[in-house]
Amino acid sequence: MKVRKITLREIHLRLLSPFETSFGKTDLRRIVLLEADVDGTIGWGESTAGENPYYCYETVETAWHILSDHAWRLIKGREVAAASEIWDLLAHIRGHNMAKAALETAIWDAEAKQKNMPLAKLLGGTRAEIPCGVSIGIQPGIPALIAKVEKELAAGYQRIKIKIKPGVDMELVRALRQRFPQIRLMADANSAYRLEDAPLLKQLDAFHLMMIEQPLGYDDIYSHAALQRQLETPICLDECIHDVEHARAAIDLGACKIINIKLGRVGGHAPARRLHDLCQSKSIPVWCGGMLESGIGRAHNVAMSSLSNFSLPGDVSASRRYWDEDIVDPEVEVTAQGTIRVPTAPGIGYAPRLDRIESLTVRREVLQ
Ligand code: OSB
Ligand code: MG
Repeated sequence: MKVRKITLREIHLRLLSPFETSFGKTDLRRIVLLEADVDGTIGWGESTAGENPYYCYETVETAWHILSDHAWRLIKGREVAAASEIWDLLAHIRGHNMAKAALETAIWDAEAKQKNMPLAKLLGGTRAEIPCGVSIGIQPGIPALIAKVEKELAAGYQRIKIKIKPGVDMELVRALRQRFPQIRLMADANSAYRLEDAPLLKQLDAFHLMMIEQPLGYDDIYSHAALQRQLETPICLDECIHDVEHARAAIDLGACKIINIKLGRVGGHAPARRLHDLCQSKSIPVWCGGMLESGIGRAHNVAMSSLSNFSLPGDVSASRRYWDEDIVDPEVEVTAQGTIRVPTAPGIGYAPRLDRIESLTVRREVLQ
């Protein structure tokens, strides 16, 4: 197969409510979508690069630049046997995994459509339904947080993740545990603490969290190992893990007991699957993280989550939690049991709504 043409689009989508983490607040998402024409079959991908370089160094602008000025010429005119070969063609570009993932995942969608099979099946997924959790941003106060949690539990979600940061941490966890003694609860710090905060983080052990996600530096695996030795609560790494080698180092050092996999952070389906397989071989469970994706990125997350070692509920939840109207048909929906049924239609299994995408587009570039 050969990629004949790609179309980049930037769309603007307003979140139903602002999402706040320890690194900032988002209300308008700027999303780069990528449409790949593979021998006449169209596949879709999404870059999860953010508006600002706060979660990682990539942004909407760097993703556009890398795709337009560098990635396309590595793919253009190249004959490949399968989408699984794309990652290696892009290896010459260091980093910029969110840009690479937009392109790589679009080609996987196209290959699955060419083969008339669901992407989940092409990836080797075995789950018919995936377990779902929610990630709740920092709220104006504890009553507002409790109300949000009640609403998500009533919708069926299987685990609750809250965002914490220094000064807005223990009292949230304590209040939620008091109100909901039994739920599966976790906290994500997005790198807001230092190793010197270990005594404070140690207090979390009393609340039996499923895990604490990325408490320390975004590139500091070593300090997480020192922290994990002091905590009962399992550490889950997000920001630190960009490839199999990082995961191997983190696991062998004892820096984490769980890993969150994000397609954008690791560069697409092929590298995500390798990371998944490594974790499985070392008995480290994984779950699928979220980056406030539109329906296209969300659909890719659903397909990836069908792999067998995605055994913990992820941050993949219903479209209606984010958007007034999503850009795919049907929208991503969650069952009353807090699961998403993996689609059985070819490719990502959710159809991009071209008219809506067109009306949301603020820039476009065709490369061929
Ligand atoms: O750390 O998991 C994170 C959103 C943006 C950047 C980083 C993270 C998040 C989330 C939101 O937690 C997950 C989602 O609902 O998409
Ligand atoms: Mg995280």
